[in-house]
Amino acid sequence: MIVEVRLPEISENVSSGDVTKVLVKVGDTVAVDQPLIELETEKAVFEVPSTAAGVVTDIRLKPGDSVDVGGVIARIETEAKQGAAQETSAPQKQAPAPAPKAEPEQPKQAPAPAPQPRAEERRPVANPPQPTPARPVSQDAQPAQESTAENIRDTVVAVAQEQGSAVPASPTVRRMARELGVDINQVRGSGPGGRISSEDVSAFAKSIITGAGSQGGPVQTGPSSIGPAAGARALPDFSRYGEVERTPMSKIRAITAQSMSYAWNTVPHVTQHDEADITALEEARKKYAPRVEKGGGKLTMAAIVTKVCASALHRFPDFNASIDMQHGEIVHKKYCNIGIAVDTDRGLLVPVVKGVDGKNLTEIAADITLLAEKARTKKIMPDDLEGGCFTISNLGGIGGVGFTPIVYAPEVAILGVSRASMKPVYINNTFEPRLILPLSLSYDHRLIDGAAAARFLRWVCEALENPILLAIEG
Ligand code: CAO
Repeated sequence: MIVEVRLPEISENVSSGDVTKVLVKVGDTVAVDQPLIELETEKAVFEVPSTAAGVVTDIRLKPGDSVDVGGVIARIETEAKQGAAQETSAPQKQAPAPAPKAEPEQPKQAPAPAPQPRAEERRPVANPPQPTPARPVSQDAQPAQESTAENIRDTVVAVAQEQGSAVPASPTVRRMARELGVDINQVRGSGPGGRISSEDVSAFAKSIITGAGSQGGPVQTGPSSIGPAAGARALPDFSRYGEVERTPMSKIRAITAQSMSYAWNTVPHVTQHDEADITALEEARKKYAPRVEKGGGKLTMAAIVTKVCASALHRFPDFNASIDMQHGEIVHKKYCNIGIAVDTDRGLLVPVVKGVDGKNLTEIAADITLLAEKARTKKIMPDDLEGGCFTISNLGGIGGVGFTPIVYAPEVAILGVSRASMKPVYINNTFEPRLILPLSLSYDHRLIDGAAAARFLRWVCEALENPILLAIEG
């Protein structure tokens, strides 16, 4: 029997992705959960596994193709009836795959469920995710069906509506236009039948920024006409000074750039610095590390600081909040999800440890180890990156004495952790060698006052020095 493997629902607000790699070919025998393609969305790059076992008879995608939720990734002749199929249609099985289609097919049946973490990786997520900071503009601009799609039916409706509208462009290109604040109806398509590509949208946006109007369309002006790229300036001609090479930004880099620009331009940042004496804590860390390792994690400073911050967020609720300037309200979150900045070879990713307040150190360490591994091996899913309340960025494994992290808006604070080092500290009329951990708390001064930030960070330092504080006040 031939089974169609389709792109499952990925996450809220994500209805398509671009294929970066095809990991199988026609004739390959694949198992359930074996990765078929590598897909890049606005939120992550990850592998899409097969939902069927058997022989790949058709794979229509190639790197660079866009595929929608519900679109066919591959056709697989399942093992159960493979013999029967060979008897009746062996030549057909050998036939070459049909040529790739410009548009992904509309689903004829309900698509497979989203790729799920293995049972032992699954964690209950008690609270709904908050919007991710990477898409502050697009979320406002998206059609209701797309932004609230909770099941595949809604997603398919959204995709169908987009594809049925007058302007020929894929959902990915439309989304890109929305994110750039470009009215897609004004973009002239260079493809067959006037089809609009992402390059057409980029060129149009560029023409708006430079005022060149290179596409001949009306030049939009004013702050609402263009989104995050509005501050972009035309670059000088570097080739006048020497050889240069231009490479397209990956989606992760583009989203990081947008997200950082948004936070930098929106949030009045202040960074508070402090130091914790972790001499005793380091001894305890080494002592208990083997015990934590049995739980699947590595007891490192990142895990310990995450546990302490969960208590600090409980004690200082303004740090577990967002500002809604549109409605003049402060949104206090009654849940505690902490993002951990992870350095990957594709750039910065911030997976989120969910429900930190309900987890012990062993569970938090296991979560961080797993999420960092998933981020670095392209297994991270968009849901893993959503719903953060506060972020921790630990550069201590690399080095440095301090830095000023950028708040991951709409969160209101981020804690930077630098490298712990031995320092002479004056105690009881003598200098003693102590292990000192530098901490830098950047915060949104619209909501957090300097004194509150100093108190928050002092409490974190004291809790690291005297962990009993977690039990007494956390
Ligand atoms: N001070 C001293 N040593 C530290 C330390 C600190 N603050 N943090 C970690 N270390 C040590 C660890 O103990 C470990 O030593 P051993 O190998 O001897 O046990 C080593 O450094 C490596 O630790 P790690 O970085 O693998 O583990 P972690 O849990 O502390 O951090 C993670 C995990 C994912 C936060 C980290 O790997 C990472 O990616 N950090 C980069 C974050 C980043 O890029 N931030 C910038 C964001 S803004 O651009």
